Amino acid sequence: MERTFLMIKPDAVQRNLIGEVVSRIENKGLKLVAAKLFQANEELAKEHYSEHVEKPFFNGLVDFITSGPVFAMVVEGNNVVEVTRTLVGETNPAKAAPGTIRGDYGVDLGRNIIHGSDSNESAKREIGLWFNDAELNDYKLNNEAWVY
Ligand code: 3AN
Repeated sequence: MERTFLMIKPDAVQRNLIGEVVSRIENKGLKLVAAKLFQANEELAKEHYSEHVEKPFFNGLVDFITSGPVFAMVVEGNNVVEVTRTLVGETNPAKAAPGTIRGDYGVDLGRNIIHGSDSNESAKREIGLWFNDAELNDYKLNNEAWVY
């Protein structure tokens, strides 16, 4: 089982979409290991998006992510990075397929509803940034044998 980091962004929190998005993750058969509504500071946002530091949209992205609380999650499942990237959809919501989270709820590239780690390596890094070990719940879901 792998783990990934997902973050419902401030736009989706303000639009009351937390429940809709979490439902899709649960309905898919994935397991929530950690979750919190959390106001990120500038330092954390910059560290999270450090790979984009040279990009023209970097400052706007940091401002946006720190503009209100996000709903941060750790999610577990087989091949979970690929599974959740498919659920999330393309970066630009205008191009994301209907049926994906971004395709169904977003319109604007800068307001794209949710972040999901793009590899196991970035998942590890991002989980470590946003959560401490005590916040990660090790437990069994009774329906797991019916998902895999
Ligand atoms: P993804 O989140 O799909 O992995 P990345 O890692 O390329 O996409 O971009 C990180 C975030 O930066 C995106 N989620 C999006 O909010 C923002 N972003 C990417 N490209 C642009 C852009 N051209 N203009 C504004 N924001 C952007």
